[in-house]
Amino acid sequence: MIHIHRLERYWMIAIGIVMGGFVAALVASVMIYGVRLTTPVGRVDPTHLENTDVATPGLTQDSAHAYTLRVVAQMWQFNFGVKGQMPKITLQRGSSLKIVATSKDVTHGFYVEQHNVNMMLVPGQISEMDVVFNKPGIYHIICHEYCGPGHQNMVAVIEVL
Ligand SMILES: [Cu+2]
Repeated sequence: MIHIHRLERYWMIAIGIVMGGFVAALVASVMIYGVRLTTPVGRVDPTHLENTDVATPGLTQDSAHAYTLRVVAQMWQFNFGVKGQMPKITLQRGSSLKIVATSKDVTHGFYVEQHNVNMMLVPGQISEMDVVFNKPGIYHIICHEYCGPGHQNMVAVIEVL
């Protein structure tokens, strides 16, 4: 029988509790809060986006309350297929939105405030994520991967009525 000092035993128990807490938090985030990693759903040649599905960014309506938003991120804007300094789309409350996005040049980020959308937009990779907007409000989208001197200009808005 190995002798374990009393204090060492306490530390082992404490570490076990902390590790158990981490595992419980991980399981809860997946099972209860629905946290998912973004999965790349396809690959494209970022220098020839014109030949692909993401070539025409914009919002399309798939059914009564379901939309798809195709986004091309580039230095230093999100292209939603709408003109203007700050791209904006408007949805009705309860709408579900499938976001299909890629980058044309460098790695960008795509973060929707107050929602579980946090994607990295890597050139050559198509990222996809579904989100439901249940609360009316103005939700900003920001690039959260530093992408160059105009990085802070990469903002867009989703308005939920
Ligand atoms: Cu950026």
